[in-house]
Amino acid sequence: MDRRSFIKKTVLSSFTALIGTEIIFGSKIINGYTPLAIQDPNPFKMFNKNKGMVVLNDKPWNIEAQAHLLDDKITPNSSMFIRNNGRTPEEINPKTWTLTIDGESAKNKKTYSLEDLKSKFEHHTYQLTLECGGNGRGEFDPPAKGNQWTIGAVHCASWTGVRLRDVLEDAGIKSDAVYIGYHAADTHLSGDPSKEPISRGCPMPKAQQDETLLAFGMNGKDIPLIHGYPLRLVAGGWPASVSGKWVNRISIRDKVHDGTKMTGTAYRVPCNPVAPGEKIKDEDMCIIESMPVKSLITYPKTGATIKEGKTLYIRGHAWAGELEVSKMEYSIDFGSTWSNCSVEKPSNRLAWQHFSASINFPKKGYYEVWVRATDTNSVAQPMLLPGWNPKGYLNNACHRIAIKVI
Ligand SMILES: Nc1nc2c(c(=O)[nH]1)N[C@H]1C(S)=C(S)[C@@H](COP(=O)(O)O)O[C@H]1N2
Ligand SMILES: [Mo]
Repeated sequence: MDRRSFIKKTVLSSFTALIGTEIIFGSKIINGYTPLAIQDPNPFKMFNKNKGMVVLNDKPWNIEAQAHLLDDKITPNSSMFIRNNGRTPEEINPKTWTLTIDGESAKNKKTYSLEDLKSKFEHHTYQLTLECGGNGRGEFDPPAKGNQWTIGAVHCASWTGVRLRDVLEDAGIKSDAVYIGYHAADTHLSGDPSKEPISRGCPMPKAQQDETLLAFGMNGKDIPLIHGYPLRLVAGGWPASVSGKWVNRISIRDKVHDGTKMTGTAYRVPCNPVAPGEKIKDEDMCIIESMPVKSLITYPKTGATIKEGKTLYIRGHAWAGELEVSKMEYSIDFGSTWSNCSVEKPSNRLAWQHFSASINFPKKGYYEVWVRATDTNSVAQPMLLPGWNPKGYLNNACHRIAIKVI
């Protein structure tokens, strides 16, 4: 052997995951060398994203979609927003990856390999809507700090995995269990290994729902690295921060999980409405659970033109956290009057629903098409902003597009 040391297997396998195909002669790569394909700082290439996506931050990566990019019924990777709180883990080896179930309320501490999870438990596939709690933050006034998401921090992909419930039950759940908390392999931006970028969770009833998965597949393939490869918790209908990427440990807790971004004001809103800008005590902030009713026009793109006398066909998706969307309406007169859209049933619970409508305009000129979803509790989206909150969460205002009739 000469002085050169060759690349570690774990590094090579993470390169392979990033590039998305086998690196022939990969074993010849010298330690410390980064293949050109991933030296490219172009995030669209690096993550296989549509060039129309918008980068809000690169340290950590936060990239959002645009409404028209979310037109597919099942969101492809190319249009899925990215929300990282820390650094993507670099050395992932699916062969040695493990998931540990522990915590005060676990009967046994148990560790599973990916192969154990895949072979011991039944597989399930669900389309699940994941929306960042901060989606729409950019519109709040006074403004809230954080990524200024517009409308693009939502996706509904098809996830395949095992039920979290089945795995928790296999380890044994004590009767005093109230919450689960996840731990993951991403690292803190400071580089401090004792700090976790994020470690959130949910109450036991949500953890034990049929649709709450420990997923290893997305849209029929391995999960892309940036979205949580090789194992991700997916809890549809709740703030997407509950859906831990790169999970390697889940703790069954006898109290509300107190990991990073569970406490203080993170992912919490005032328990009771407050005036914009008002100061709120930590104890008056409540953890966000089910996301509110919301919808998005994904076709046509805002700014479209149509010839006078022609009918405009619109379509999009609507979702309502744990609930279903029961009514979908549109308005072309700034919310004065509303007409019904047709809306499909979800393909499974917690999947977004598809709506469409055919619209006629009275004469030439500028219009806006607004859409409004109503959930099964008869709660509708607010036309403009919902209640202000200090961190800018839960903006479910009606989506609107501009249309010119020419
Ligand atoms: N381990 C880990 N899981 C995580 C995050 C993270 O930074 N690290 N971000 C959370 C947040 S805030 C959101 S909105 C979603 C984003 O999922 P996506 O990047 O796959 O769209 O992942 C959640 N899970
Ligand atoms: Mo988020």
